[in-house]
Amino acid sequence: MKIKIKNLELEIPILNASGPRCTTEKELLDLEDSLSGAVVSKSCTLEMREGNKGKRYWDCETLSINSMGLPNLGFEFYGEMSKKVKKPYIISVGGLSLEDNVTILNHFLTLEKKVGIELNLSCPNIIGKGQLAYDFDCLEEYLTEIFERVDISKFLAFGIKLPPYFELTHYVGVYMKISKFPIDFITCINSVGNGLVIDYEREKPVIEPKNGIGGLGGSIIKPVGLSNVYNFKKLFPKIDIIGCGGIETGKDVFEYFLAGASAVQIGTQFHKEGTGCFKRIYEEFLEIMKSKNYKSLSDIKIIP
Ligand code: RRO
Repeated sequence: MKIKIKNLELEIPILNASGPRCTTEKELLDLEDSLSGAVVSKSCTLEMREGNKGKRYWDCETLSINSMGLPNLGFEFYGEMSKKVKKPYIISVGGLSLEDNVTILNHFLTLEKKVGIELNLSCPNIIGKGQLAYDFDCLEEYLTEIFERVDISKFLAFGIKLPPYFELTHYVGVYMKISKFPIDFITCINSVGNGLVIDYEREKPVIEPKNGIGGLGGSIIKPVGLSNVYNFKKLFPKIDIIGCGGIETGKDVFEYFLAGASAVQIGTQFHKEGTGCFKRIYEEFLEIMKSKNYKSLSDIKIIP
């Protein structure tokens, strides 16, 4: 079940989401050895970061909440890993400023192995910073500078990771600001930002940073992810959409394809289950394809 996103050739359209289990060398090499279609790194910054302090991840059957605060080993490490990753490698870039992102992206252009880039415009958990992709004017200015100062066309593929939108006019707002840029893919959605989960017995939030406020994932966010994929695909029929949010089974993957995704990413379920989730979910997906007598991804027709 191959898919090509610009020059990114994925043998399997199921990838890890940037975030869980993709920060260290061991984690990235475990992904390399798994049945995921690519290795996607944790979002990286100019300097390495410890991230937010205290308990910063919690999950239950249907829901996760995190306030990791962008812990990562610094962009140079993720560039070096391109020597060891043989699969398609997508580096998530989450620099804390425009200047940082320009430096990081230009560095990744010098790597011997070509990489894909997913520019994270939607981290909800940086203390003192809002999510860039919710500020439409800023978003346009930001991308203008990036496209002027980095030769984006030289990456295997260049995509942006967006937060969820909840208002139909917001999809159009984003469209007006980003449609002029030659973006190859949009990954949606990042976690549903600024949720709060409280443990009534302990009378405390389940995570500690930011008074317990964090990004939500897990199966409860799947309808939001599906809607974002569907609405962006309608507006951007030529751009590949990578769907993310609440995928646990092959059935969920199939639903994301029906909504318009070209590939999908797994976050919370990967955190819970480890790399085995890719094989299991892919096999479940193949079973569904077989039961419907579909031979390739192009047999799946997007819902009207
Ligand atoms: O590290 C995080 O706190 C984090 C990031 Br960068 C992100 O993009 N999404 C998220 O839920 N957590």
